Amino acid sequence: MATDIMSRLRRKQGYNVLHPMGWDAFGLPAEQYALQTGTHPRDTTTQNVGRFRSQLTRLGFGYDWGRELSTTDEEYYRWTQWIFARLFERGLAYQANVPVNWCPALGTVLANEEVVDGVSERGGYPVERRPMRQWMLRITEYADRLLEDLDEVEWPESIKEMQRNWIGRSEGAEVDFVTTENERKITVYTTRPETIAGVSYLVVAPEWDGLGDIVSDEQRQEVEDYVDKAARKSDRERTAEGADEKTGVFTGAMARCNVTGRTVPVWVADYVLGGYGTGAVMAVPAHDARDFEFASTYGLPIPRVIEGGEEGAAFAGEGPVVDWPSECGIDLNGVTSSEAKNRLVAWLEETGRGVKKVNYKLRDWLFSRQRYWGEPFPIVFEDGEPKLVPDEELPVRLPEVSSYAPAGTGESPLATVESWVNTENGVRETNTMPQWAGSCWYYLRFIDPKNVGAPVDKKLEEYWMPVDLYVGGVEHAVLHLLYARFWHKVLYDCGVVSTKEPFKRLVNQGMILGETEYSVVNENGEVEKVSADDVEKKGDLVVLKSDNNVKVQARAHKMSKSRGNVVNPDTVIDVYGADALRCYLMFMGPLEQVKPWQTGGVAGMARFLSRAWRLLDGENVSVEGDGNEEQMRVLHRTIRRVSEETEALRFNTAISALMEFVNAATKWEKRPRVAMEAFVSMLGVYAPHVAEEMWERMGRTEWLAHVAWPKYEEKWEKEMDKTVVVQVNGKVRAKLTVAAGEGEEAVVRMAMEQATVKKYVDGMNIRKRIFVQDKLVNLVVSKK
Ligand code: ANZ
Repeated sequence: MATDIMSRLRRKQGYNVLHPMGWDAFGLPAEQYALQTGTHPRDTTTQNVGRFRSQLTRLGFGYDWGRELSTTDEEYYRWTQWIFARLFERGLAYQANVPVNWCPALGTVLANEEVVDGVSERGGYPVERRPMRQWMLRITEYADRLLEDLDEVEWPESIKEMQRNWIGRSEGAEVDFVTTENERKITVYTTRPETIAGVSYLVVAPEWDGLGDIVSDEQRQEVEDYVDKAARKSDRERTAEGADEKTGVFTGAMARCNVTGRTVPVWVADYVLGGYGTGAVMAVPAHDARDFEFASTYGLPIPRVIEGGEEGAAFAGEGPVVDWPSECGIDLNGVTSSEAKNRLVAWLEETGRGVKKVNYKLRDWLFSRQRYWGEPFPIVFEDGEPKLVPDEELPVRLPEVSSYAPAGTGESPLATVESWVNTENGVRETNTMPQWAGSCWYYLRFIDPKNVGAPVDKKLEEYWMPVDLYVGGVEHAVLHLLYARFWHKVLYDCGVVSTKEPFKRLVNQGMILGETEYSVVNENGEVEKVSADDVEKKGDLVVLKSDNNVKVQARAHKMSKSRGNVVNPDTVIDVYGADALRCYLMFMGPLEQVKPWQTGGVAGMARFLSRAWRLLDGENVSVEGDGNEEQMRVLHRTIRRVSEETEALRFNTAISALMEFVNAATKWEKRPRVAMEAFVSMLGVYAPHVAEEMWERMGRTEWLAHVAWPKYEEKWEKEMDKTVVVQVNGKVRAKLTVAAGEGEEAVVRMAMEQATVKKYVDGMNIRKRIFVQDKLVNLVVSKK
């Protein structure tokens, strides 16, 4: 909806607009649905696409259907495979045996994001870790560029921050410790090397490679039991600060620090993760919250080495280094921590006692799935070596299969289609790409959807890219956007695209929730539903109309079939019309906000549109000639506000301005053509069906959608606006710009809304007011 309004506005402003629609239809949901209903995913996908398309058409969305595409079209995924081939050639796609989230019930590997608290996001089935051969994409190679180029885009700061956190770049050092018993090296990664004098123990992750070598005989059994238990926890459970108590076991080993020369015990604990840094940590309980918790639990020493903070808690802030060991070859006493870190890291490098190190939270992208309904890889194994299928032979088509259920062995159902698997040159890769693949580049294909020689023509790409406005849900804040940015940068390096970033401006649309549900707790302590008609708002509270003392719980939920609160647009359109629905959705509140649906609101919007329609009724609608000054002032104020608000995507306030125009124009005796045409033209981006009809009623024959956006003339507002001085007890507190001839009541009301005026009149008695039209208001107040 937002993009429809914007593209209608831009076209009327003379821009060449590309407003496409397509379907991202590979993936687990489509396949699961097909499995449940026993139909081929291609058939159910086609059916669903048909329904969506007809709904969108009924809503009057001005899409260029000539560019429609589906990521499941062979001619589309041919180029998805082509892009994979470029990734492969550049060494950005590789195979690895990695522990993956294996879901036995779904018979597939899931991405970390598809696993929530140890079960699959879809279906809620248990998920376990298991090593398997997988395709990986080296997104980590692009980590720095993915970070830096965020500065180039106009995105909400919150989304940029989520991407930064996901990439999770940190700067620190690796330092070695050596066990005293058998001289095994334990390398730790630390972002706070300057706290090294405060190390009271080391911790290695349960998965840490050398654990078996350092553990003492007495501690072996206890350590093994602990490692077994840890394997059953998710990373999130393990690292949450303060969640469960930190647990761990002493390994029996002691290790010496090669910077301070001091010896500390080595523990194994699952708050340290095997897959991050070196999997081993130097614990500084005085300056790290998790170490503090752990040391407190196990009675380990907590020496402070940075000054600041309070006793009884870890101090993670900046401060001067204290108690730096004098025997060390560098003296950092009194140096501020950040400066101490720089000097120490330089010294570590110089003396070979440690190395500077940058780490990322970002991991390479697990890029294969053991599913049927996805893009096949353009890969054939010749003697076990993966070889690209030549570009001219693409696409590698998905074969027709009798069963598209997972093979259950961990292999994709494609593995059972022997005639497809075996080729002259070798055997095909039977994994398929994950559902994110197709959506990584569709914005490019929309530019040139029929091109048979390239994913997109260079000239066209240069003309259209980057995408000026991308409106999407906040659920895509990290993954989809990160993956698409990654592919885009690879294509940039291949010379396929000319911009570093794909999406210049990004806006997150808030979800529409189901209608608010009301409930009360009855005498028996049971929750009872009540109807919206029986409740009213009292200040911040919702109460029963029949008894204002009874508090009502008001809650809106996500729309879902199981709750039965799904609103079907078709039904709403049948009753109120598409324009009422469009305007209502845009009028509900700011675009980014999550809002509950209210059928009553659509009815209100239908009434507004009827009032607009009636502006053309009756004989006083000569709809000819110019307006008088007052009418021109109202018109141009409306043009200014609707233009500004629409461009800023504040559609709700733009619609308010249109409503105010209708209120004013309803009172006019004659409705001048200039004003009515301009109004209808603006209404057209929000309510295109009604507006096109009104346009025709005014005798115009061309499409309103193609008529230029009305021009704002400042002079009408300028000449007519007056500056009114607001005084409280004779002192100037504010200045207001008001329409010439504005009445006393309206001006006083506006004056009282000014914060600088409010301050002096709130809680006071207004004893007198002096009003000079177009010039002055003076409020005389005294204490109550
Ligand atoms: C000593 C220290 C002292 C640390 C201090 C912090 C504060 P980033 O990269 O910002 O997330 N760490 C290192 N590897 C880890 C692992 N595999 N699992 C859990 N924690 C790990 O944070 C890096 C810091 O997290 C490192 O710096 C290390 O603790 C810990 F006052 O070393 B620090």
